[in-house]
Amino acid sequence: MDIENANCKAKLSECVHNIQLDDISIERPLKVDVQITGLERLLEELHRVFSKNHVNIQDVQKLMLSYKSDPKDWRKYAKYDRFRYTRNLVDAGNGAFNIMVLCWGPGHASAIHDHADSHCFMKLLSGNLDEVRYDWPENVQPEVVKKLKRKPTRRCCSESEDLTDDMRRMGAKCPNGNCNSNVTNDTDIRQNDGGQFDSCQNGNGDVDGSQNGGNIGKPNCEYTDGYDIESMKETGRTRLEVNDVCYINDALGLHRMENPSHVDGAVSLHLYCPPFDSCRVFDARTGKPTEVKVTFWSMYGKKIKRVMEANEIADSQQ
Ligand code: CSS
Ligand code: FE2
Repeated sequence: MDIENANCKAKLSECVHNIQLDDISIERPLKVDVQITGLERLLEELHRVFSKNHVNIQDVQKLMLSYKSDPKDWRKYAKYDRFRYTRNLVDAGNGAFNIMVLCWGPGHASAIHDHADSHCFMKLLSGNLDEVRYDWPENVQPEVVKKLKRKPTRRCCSESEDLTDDMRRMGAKCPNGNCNSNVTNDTDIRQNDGGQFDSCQNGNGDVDGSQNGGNIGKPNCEYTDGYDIESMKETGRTRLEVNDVCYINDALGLHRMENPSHVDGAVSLHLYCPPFDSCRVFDARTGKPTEVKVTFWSMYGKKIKRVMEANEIADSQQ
């Protein structure tokens, strides 16, 4: 496992020329020897790390582990909605990444979703959350897999680190001379690229901040073309405790988050790199994907004014 070379500064599919699909995962237990006092300090450290060209996934995880959750640090961002989980922007990270606090009321859950070719780091600040992982449906592929199928990977360079990306761009050759050997393991890659799912533009104005907590809940943008019905395969389930940190990207699969408590809320801190404003959610029964917008319930501690849609006004007047 060679996670050290995975650069989480870029979109996942843009960094895979350095690594193989199997490398984009975190399995080792992480040791943390420093403590970061306060969320402000953690944000400063994250800015420092993301100001570099190459961002190591484990370093980000370690930083997030080094901070011990203290409600007084994040209370001002923790704004709940009665019906759905909310997304509350904490830091826009100079555009390279963003950080938000998500608030999950009792029983609240996300839909099964991807991460729009970004890296997703998540730390639990309060309560519990269950992370349920799924395989991608047979006929939908993430960008990173499409890219790996298109282009030979250059394993030798990732291992030696003799060449930087800039040097490669300038035409430098791998000293091992076998940069173009295709080491992509096709057995790990799903074959049929449906390719038909990127076009739903969510014209119904549905799953965005105007009608919910800005979260990724139930889609309502229907595809009219035929779809092979096959249920989503659950591949794992993890209960997150306060201060746990987890990481996911599209190469690792899909997931949904759920607050298992019917009494207590849960609060989580998320870092996305690069930031994204839409992603795909998947119908748990059929695997059918839908592109949805994701927006914020509050920004920098201030609730966002939302414009009521005509149907909401009608509902409120009944
Ligand atoms: N990706 C979800 C939360 S679970 S990681 C979101 O940003 O709404
Ligand atoms: Fe997620």
